Amino acid sequence: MNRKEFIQTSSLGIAAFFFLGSGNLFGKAQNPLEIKSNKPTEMIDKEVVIIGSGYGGSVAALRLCEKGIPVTLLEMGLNWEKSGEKFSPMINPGHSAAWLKTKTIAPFFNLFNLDKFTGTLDRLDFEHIKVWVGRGVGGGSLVNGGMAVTPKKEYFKEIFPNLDTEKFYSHYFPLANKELKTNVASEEFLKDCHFYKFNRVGEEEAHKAGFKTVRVPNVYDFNYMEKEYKEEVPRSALAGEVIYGNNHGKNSLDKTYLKKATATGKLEILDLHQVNHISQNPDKSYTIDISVINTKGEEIQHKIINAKKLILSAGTMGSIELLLKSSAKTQLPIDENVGKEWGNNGNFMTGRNWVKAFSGGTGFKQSTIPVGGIDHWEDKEHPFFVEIAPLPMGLNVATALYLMVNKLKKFGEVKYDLKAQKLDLNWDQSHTAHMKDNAKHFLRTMNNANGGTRSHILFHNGFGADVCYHPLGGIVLGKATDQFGRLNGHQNLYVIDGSLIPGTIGVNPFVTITAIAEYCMEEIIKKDFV
Ligand code: FAE
Repeated sequence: MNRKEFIQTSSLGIAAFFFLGSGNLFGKAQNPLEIKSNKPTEMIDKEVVIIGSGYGGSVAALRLCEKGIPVTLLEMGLNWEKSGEKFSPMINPGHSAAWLKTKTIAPFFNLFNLDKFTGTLDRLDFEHIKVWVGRGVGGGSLVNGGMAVTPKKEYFKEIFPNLDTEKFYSHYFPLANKELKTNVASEEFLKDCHFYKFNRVGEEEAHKAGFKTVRVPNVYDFNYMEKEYKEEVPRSALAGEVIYGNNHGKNSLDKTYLKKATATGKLEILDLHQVNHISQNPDKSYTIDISVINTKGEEIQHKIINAKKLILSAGTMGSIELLLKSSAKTQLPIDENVGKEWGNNGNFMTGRNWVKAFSGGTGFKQSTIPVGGIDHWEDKEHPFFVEIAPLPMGLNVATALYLMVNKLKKFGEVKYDLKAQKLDLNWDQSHTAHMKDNAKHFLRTMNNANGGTRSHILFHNGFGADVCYHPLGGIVLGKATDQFGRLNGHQNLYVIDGSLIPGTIGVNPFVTITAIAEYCMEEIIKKDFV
């Protein structure tokens, strides 16, 4: 049972301590007087704490819990299922549409005002790039398009030369896909369903332009979608729901890994728990400083949790920030490689106008779930992978939308600006110039073969170099950590999320993040939890 100890701070910020119960926690925290919050503080001891409930955190939670190890999972976002709140569609944004913003933050058409609420989509704005992330129990799985792509074997080998590629393709990738409930739409359904006209047009035009297309698996349940189509069940993907969350159909992590972990009875999920920083104690345990917030984002309680083992799964941006900020604020020792080898996974958004302009364009009603890709990865001059993306805004302006994934030519670097109290990202046009060349080549080839123009109405005259859905790297496996995610120089601190992948993986990344998390946790549990 947890011992609870309370500290109350006066309005002058001078700490007065009231201990309920006995314990050694006070002795462990490096400098309790640093606590700045003017809210009552609760202090708790825990064995294992995970910060963040995305792919890395969910895998870690399940694998520990099924071994009988009690886990506390801290998530700054809302537990949507428990809250009773509903997700909102793109054309009618509500509470779920943005993390504490008063206007929508989609990549385009942000015409909607919002109430400030702990919504599920967040955007981090840097000078030359905007990074979108998911918030809530389930992390990015709540807002993403569900594209479940296993990377090309050769590229995986190139990015991770020290990993056992054969074992990944025979074991960890199949395991990840099974647990994530990856499935593929039936060709018959895609041929007939008018919500997939955008994909049929995209594939036909790509073939005419000489490109190769591939069918892309997804975690959205296509059996459910077929029932949606026949109006036998409530619509979600066919009702414009995706980046602000899906009320039905999508096997997000709360329906897969986290559901299984919860069923063990060993998982405690604490939502609306925002970790401010961490510090290391002399006995090699960690003290976690937390603001418990309400749905307006206001701190309602201050908590200090002391954990024997700590797993950082706050996503690429979240985990980098926690390490760099904690290093600056509490002198947490961190490896010199933290913040290095950051990348946008080659993300580059682009689009075309006047696509089949006189024969119904790409379709008024579009499913939100992508199913097609253009595979041009092997090309020597212009290698890229393209997601044929839906534009489910209920407006047919004969527009086609594409999310390109390119190779990286150079990495970015993340630092922490202590004065401004925010991350600083070294990333500019020099990192994305070759991606723009690839986009120009792609659009020119498509338009020459099919008609159409570059989409001047989307992004910056058709080129979205600043749109990043796939931030990766910064705490790279085998560089800032050992080969299994143990942070260098620490015994009880692990990093398990997208930050382990050095900036690029060549396709949409969550299957790879899941597989790497499975691989790391297998070893960590075997060696460190005996
Ligand atoms: P992530 O899922 O981001 O989870 C991190 C969690 O930590 C979040 O729930 C945070 O709220 C939480 N957190 C962060 N900081 C703190 C803190 N200080 N205290 C407490 N909690 C914290 O991490 N990928 C694909 O493979 N296919 C797709 O179709 C796809 N579409 C996407 C569409 C959109 C709009 C977006 C934004 C992303 C998309 N992605 C897609 C990317 C994918 O969702 C992302 O790579 C993974 O979610 C990253 O997984 P992590 O475990 O690294």
